[in-house]
Amino acid sequence: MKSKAAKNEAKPLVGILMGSDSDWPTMEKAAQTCAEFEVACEVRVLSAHRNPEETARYARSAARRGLKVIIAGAGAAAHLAGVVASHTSLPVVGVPVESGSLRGMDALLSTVQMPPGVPVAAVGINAARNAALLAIEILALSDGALARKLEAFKGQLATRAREADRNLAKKMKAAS
Ligand code: RP5
Repeated sequence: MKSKAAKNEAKPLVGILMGSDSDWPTMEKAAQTCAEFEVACEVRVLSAHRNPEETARYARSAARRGLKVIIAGAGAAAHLAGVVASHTSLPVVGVPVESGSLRGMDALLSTVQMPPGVPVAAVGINAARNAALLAIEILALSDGALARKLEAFKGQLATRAREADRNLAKKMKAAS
């Protein structure tokens, strides 16, 4: 059975934003993950600093347009996720993107240290796939078919971990 997210292909449920097109090599993993789970998404370059008015407009109209979760990735003084969260009550997942001399630590702290009342669910540096998985988990709360796909995915992770465990045990045995 197709999930609600898949049936609704024309209507994006997840907005994937980035502060610059230089963030795309990182953020494309979020788009790829949404595609893997057949979750419709839209991708935009919107900057908290370079075009703040458009960014605010996007965030304010997101729920009205049918989006359910917003993923926002930015590097350096990364204010994008926080600014978006200040203009919407949708869940916002922040991806700190590695860039410049501080190698993502600046973006991590800027993204995660939100004031009380305006949360951003920050994932690890460059962890755009995890951001998408979190968005999919949020959507799966009200989409049974998507929830089953997630269960199958988690099952595969467990299978791979068991295989790795068996393979390592074999190597250790062969080496002893
Ligand atoms: C941030 O500054 C962007 O999100 C990007 O990670 C970084 C550098 O941007 P560019 O100078 O490459 O456009 O706002």
